Amino acid sequence: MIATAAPTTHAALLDWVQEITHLCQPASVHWCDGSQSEYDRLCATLVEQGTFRKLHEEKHPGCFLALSDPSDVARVEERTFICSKRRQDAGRTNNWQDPSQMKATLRALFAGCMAGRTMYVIPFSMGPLGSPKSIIGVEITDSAYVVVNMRIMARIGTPVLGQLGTDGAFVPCLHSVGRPLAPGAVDVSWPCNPDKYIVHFPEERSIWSFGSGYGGNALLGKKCLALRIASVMARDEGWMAEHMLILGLENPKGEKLYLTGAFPSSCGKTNLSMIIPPAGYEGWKATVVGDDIAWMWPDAEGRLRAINPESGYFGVAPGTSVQSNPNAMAALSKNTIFTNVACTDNGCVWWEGMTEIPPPNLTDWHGQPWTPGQGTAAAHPNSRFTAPAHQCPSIDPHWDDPAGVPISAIIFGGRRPTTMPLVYQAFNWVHGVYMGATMGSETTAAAAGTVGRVRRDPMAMLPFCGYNMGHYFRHWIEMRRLISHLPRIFHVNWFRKSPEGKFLWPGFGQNMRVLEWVFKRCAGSIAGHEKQIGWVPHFEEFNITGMDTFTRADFDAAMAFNPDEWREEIISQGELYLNLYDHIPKELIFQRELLAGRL
Ligand code: O2Y
Ligand code: MN
Repeated sequence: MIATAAPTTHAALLDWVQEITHLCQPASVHWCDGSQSEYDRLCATLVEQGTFRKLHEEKHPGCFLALSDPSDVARVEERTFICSKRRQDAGRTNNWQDPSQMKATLRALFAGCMAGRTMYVIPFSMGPLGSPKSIIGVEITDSAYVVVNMRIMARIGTPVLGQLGTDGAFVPCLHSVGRPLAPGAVDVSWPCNPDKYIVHFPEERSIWSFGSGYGGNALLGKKCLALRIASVMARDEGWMAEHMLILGLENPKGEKLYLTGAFPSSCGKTNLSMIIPPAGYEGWKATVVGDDIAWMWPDAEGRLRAINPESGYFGVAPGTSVQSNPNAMAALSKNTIFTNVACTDNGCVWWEGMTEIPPPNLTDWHGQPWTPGQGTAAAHPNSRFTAPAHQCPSIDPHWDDPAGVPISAIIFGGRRPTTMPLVYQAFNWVHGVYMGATMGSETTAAAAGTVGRVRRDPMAMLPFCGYNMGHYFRHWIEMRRLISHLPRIFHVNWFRKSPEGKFLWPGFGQNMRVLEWVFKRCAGSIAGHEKQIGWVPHFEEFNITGMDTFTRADFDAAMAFNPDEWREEIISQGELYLNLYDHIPKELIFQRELLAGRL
């Protein structure tokens, strides 16, 4: 076995690396220093092995394309486990197995699983290096693809080991694609295993992931550490690990505030985090701190502060275009890794929604020739770009600040064709927690016969909360005791439709108008209007200047309060309450009754 000298004297880390080397039996061990030259060498190796294709150097400088195995294209929620000692600590919304049984299963799977491969040791920091709020992890993986993606998504390598010192705490994250190479065997371009396990041990604060090389299953700093494990740490330590974007807003007077936002998937979260103020908003600035995850804690003045623990975007490609998100297009214009998008002969990427008319001939995400109109998608619907955060033109000057940014507002949202108005504000913190706990999107899967049902996704954390969802609500409620300047809480809905099925709100850049109202409510410069469901804007205080075809009647339709729909809403929330019945905080039961009373 070949091993580079360990660049640390951290005894616990050295012991763990030795134990895993013994278990997984790799051909060699490489400690990642995180340098550009190491990244370049690994990318060149990935090209040689057929995992990467180098893209057009002028059109996509420093960019590569990987096509995954067709069976390994997304997070695998049904194979994701929270192995707390007690089943009820994981709760009904998580898969659970007894930790010692799961460890036995995993040890058998990991035994010899890295044969013939290099085992990479990646020290990484979630959060700016040196921030008291950052958490250090060490990922051991047999995938060079994971190393190069981790270098974009997190701070990795020698500086992290410096931060860790000789006895600092770290979260051990073990990953294998689960495909040992016999001597002389030829590797495939995307090794993986049909048997997948994404396992979290919350008490031990460790992660074991087997069988997948894709995204959230394999880049263990992201969903596994920064949400599932961090949510448990946050509960125990009095802070919050949330599935939220972080956005800065500055008005023409130079007054600035920051907000966070939680949205279920397919609600345009990345687009909102990179919003560009539309015509009429000259002098306003919108800046992105983060597009996916926020860690928030009360500072010494009792204000909630937030950092983005990541340093890159792992964004969905389809639907991203210069029209929908010019900032994302600029961010991914260089030094980006694309996974499962389509490609032209000369090495230019394409995906559905990038341009109205597709190029005439493409290679699709299966690596097969593709022509427009053949009836299949050229790019996989979950195809991704991994792009450095600092390449986004609207990156906030404080995005990397170890002290984080102060949060004035929290926005929840969902895809709701009916019921939910364009925007409303909670009466108070507990009412806001209730809004977040009951948020969700209406299902669109006609085949499953579920159209029109709301799939509840509390705080967009359903797949990411590392403990019992009822206890998570309790933690949200308790946080109010630790924060003296509580952020205002809002709910938005960009997706309300008319009875004829037309969207009532144009969305995209026009969402800035809603953000302006949120801004003014936080600044206390606008009165609002108290309704049964919360505070809503008066037409007069909502800025529609420059929206040529949007009238007062359109505003009224987008904001309409329909008592019958709300009655349905309260009844359908009962399903969530029943599911969590034994752990739901009484304050939330009370909120539902209060709402029923107000209706
Ligand atoms: O399918 C995956 O592995 C990625 S899922 C993802 C990626 C970036 C940001 N958010 C998500 C998500 O599922 O919320
Ligand atoms: Mn996400």
